[in-house]
Amino acid sequence: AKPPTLLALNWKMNKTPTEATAWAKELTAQLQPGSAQLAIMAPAIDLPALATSLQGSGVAVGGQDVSAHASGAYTGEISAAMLLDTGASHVVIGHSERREYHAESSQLVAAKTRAAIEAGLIPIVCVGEGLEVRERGEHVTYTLDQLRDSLAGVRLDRPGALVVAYEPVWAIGTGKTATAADAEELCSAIRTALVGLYGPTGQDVQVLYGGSVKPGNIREICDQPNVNGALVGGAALEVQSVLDMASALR
Ligand code: G2H
Repeated sequence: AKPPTLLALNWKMNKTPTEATAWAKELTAQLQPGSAQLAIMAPAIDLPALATSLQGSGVAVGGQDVSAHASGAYTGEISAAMLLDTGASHVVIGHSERREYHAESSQLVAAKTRAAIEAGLIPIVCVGEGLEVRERGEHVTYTLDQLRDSLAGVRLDRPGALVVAYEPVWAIGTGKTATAADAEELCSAIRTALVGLYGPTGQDVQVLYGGSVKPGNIREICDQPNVNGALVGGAALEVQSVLDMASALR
């Protein structure tokens, strides 16, 4: 059986706690029960208020980054235990914007992923190639190498403890969406690699696609056999667009 579909909303650096609370109220007032799990990946400072306003709604919350360290002298960092304590269940790790603007290496991504799993947070580990790699036709090898490096030393005892998101960098915020076939090609290759790393446990890990997903294309993408949901940025900011995506998945 296919793992459950996850609609993960990556707000990036948008919405104050006050705005997030109002947004959550507006969403839960209109959200119909559906087949997709919903999770809001919000700025860390929004999480306490967001988790409180979403209590009982079934909508999960998560962070967008986490420290590789458990505690100590790491000024400005937020630990996995701190995120968990706000009510967060998930955390995005290694998004291409962090890899690019904060020079995060796959080695650091792996350390953060280990810290998240040890604390009981579910990491959404992001991988994906840039335009030049795609044009050279090396996107599969590149992405799988990045995946293995980003999961170095990561142990997995159940499929639900990890989520992987394939996000081709050339499709992020550009309006250029990979075709459903492009998404399936990589999500399928990622699943095979996960089985190579984790045996049968790897088979049921949720593998998401991200990059310019919107109400008009989410259904076709998530209908692919190896795509278990989407990580959505731009189209995740308006309540109506999220309602439309949720109902497209129903
Ligand atoms: C990729 C995605 C969300 P967008 O960054 O992670 O953003 O949907 O705006 O391309």
